[in-house]
Amino acid sequence: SKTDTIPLKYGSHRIGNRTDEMMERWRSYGLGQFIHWGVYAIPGGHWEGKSYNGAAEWIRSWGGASAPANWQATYDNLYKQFNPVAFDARKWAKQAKDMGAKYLIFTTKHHDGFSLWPSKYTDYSITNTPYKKDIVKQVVDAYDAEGIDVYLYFSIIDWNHPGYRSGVPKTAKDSLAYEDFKQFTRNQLLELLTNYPKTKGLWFDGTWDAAWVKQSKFADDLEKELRAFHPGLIIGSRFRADENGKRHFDSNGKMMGDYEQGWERKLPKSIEVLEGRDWDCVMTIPPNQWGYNSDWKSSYIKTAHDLTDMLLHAVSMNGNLVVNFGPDGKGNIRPEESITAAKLGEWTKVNGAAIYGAKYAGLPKPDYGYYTKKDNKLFLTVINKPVNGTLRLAIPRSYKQKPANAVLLIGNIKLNITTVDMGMSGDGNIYYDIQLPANLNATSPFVVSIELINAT
Ligand code: FHN
Repeated sequence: SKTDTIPLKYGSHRIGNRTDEMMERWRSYGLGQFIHWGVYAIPGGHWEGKSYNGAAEWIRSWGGASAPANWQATYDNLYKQFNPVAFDARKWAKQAKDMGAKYLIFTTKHHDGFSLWPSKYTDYSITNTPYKKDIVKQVVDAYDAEGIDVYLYFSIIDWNHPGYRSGVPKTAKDSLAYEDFKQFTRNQLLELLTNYPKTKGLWFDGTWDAAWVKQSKFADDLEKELRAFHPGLIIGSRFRADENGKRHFDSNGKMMGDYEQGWERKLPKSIEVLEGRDWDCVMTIPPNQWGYNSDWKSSYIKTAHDLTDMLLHAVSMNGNLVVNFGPDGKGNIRPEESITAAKLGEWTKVNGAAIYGAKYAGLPKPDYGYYTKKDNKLFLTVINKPVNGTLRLAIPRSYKQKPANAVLLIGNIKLNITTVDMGMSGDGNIYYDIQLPANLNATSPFVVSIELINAT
């Protein structure tokens, strides 16, 4: 149990999860989409026949012998070519809707500092590209029109701003420059919330620099200001550090922010590690590429099946899964991602009940899949179909609920349930067998919806 043994001014300001309607909505999303888009989509991980050996959105930091000559100057001028003629926010939003995404996290500005909206506070923005039009506005409006909630990704790291420092400023000149950068950051954030009032939350990134970690008071004040300015705003645990430099969790172990934002490309092994906190997981389709990389051939690409498994893993532990997309420099979603989106959409259309508003079921995980639960419905998502065609459920007696009927969501087929007589086994469980149709030829995970009634 956590007690406030260390007095803190800039630690967590709340005990437990938020209980308001907006956060309840966040909890019910199940599936989200992340989009990383910026000028890094032009090189797509490659330049002059050379490949950058890292995440494509980091390509500006390419150095050493393998980097093209004058690389950073080249990169910093790429915006003059940014003209995504194929960009159609409504097309993206429609695809996300068909996929079954309930929220979007969109990169308004990544570490390179390029702002995809016409920011008054920098020249390094969409305004000065051949494209000119406000991309953030188009995205917010299009997704909102599809009923998808929009969260704005914002990187504190800004390689373009002259006042940005990664290390703690040591000289008076550096300190002044950094103060200027802090005001710039505040201005841009207020500008985003002013311009795009439909925003549901801010998704902060690039907050690990020593210089930023020292800004506990500034960041805490700013977070309060942003929340007051935009009531209901959702901000994760990645924004600020406390006065001892502790990030995500303050010096007393309490989470700072509305949900745990540390689950990046990984999922918790058990629900216990989460200690009841809200959380989501952001996941790349390749191992670690967020922005567009034109070469996906040299790494493992997660299948829709892999992602469905992860989605159920997340929801069965009260989390959301956010799948990342990296459109190309013209504004096209790559074909591989479109295929994956379509496959996920086919799945969510039939089986969405198992993920939207569904939560941890309070039961041990079956080896062949995941349980989720909503009201009196228990959903059993089968990832690995048992070869005998029988799903055995082990329900602890203490659960006080038992299955009354079962329906296979594909085709709405009623399934037979029998109670298994275990004789004197007495291990505390009651066992039930659900018989799958003999002709079930499932090539993707399938869901059995089980109505629960009180067990006396
Ligand atoms: O450095 C970034 C990375 O490029 C990407 O944006 C991810 C998304 O969560 N965040 C940072 C790494 O944690």
